[in-house]
Amino acid sequence: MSNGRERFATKLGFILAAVGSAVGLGNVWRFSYVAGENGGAAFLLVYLLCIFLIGLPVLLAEFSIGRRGQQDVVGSFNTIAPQKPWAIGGILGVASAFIILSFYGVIAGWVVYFLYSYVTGAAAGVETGEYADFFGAFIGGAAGPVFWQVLFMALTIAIVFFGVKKGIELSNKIFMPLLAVILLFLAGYALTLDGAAEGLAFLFRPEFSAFGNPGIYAAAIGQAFFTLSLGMGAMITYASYLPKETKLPSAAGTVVTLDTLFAIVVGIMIFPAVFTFAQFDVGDAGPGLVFITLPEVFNQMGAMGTMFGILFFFLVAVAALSSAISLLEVSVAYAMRKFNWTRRFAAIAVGTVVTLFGVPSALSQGGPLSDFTVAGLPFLDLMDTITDNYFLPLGGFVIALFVGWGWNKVDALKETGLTDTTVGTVWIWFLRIVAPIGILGILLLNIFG
Ligand code: ILE
Repeated sequence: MSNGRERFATKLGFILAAVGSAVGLGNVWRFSYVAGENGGAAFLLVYLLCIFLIGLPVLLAEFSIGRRGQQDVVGSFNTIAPQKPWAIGGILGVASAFIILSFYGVIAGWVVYFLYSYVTGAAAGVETGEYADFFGAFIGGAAGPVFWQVLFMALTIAIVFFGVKKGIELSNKIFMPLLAVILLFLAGYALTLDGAAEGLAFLFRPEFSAFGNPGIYAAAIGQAFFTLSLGMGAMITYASYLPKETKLPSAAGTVVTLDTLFAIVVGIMIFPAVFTFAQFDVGDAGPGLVFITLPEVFNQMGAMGTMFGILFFFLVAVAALSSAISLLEVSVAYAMRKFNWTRRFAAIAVGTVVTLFGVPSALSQGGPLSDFTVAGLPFLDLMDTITDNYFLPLGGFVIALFVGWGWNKVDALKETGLTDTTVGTVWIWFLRIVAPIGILGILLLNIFG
């Protein structure tokens, strides 16, 4: 079936692109500090439950909606269920992708700046114990953070500009294997460090008292949505470039497995290193874990540290880029249909607007806009909280209910090739009951907790 819509050339190309979307800052920067703050192993366990009980069914639901709808995220809902309020799920998706990309580009810009600083030797020249100042001075500036954000966004726009096959698919085919190789190398090295046993125990041996803290459940589900790119329209949009033959359940399983493995291997790399070299408690590191604690670790490694710094930040930059393109594609696909724009014009126009909207975030972390806060949150944190705590779970909630109850069950199962199978029945009931109740609980916790 060809309706003139762009297509991925191969199933592998689609899977790599979806993995590219999933694997990003969420798996490295966010996963490591959120796991660190929430007790390590206890968090990991709850997170894995959220991934498989809620994330996987919702991901498969997103794939089905996109492939059936054959349109951007709003259009896909409208095609399957015309004149129904379900399209709100699509609107939430476009809004989330747009807002997240605005600050995602800022943090990715920090990563590219660190990569640059390791390449030039500037980062290696920082004295022990001074990386907090080094990082603080950079993000507290004005021109610096904006410059690196704009540079990163320009790369993102360039890839989306070239379209599904020549931009998104091709870049991910190069990026994903590269990521795997670098990550395995870094993790292998981390396992040889003195603190390896302690680091692994932190990641894999839960302290049971940690389960009593309600915060870890909200953190785990927020992380599950973020890391699988759920509720932000990205997976729906990518699946809309698939032909009818592609088997969706195996694709969803592969994406979830690879994304989860990636996060765990990142943990295997980071925690041994942190327990070997860092002089402070990993639970207190917060979002600075990757930008302050790890550079301190590289610093202790002497000459090898520079090489690790370069490899590590290159890895994170590439992972961030393959995610950012999926976020931009959501709004670009929407604008192309809605305003009848060409891809090239939409990529540049939408990309520019997202970048401009990200500037206040870039200036909010100690820079000129840090005093401008809403509910005590600087602009970047505000955007992050609105999307993570409310928009993503809400979007996931609508998607689960739509495929579980709104969309005709026979059609939904047919779309996934799961008609008359146990897996299909289990999937539908997870979408009907388990996912909505889980998500609702967390939403209420976020609102009233
Ligand atoms: N899933 C990716 C990540 O984990 C992005 C999230 C797309 C916004 O970083």
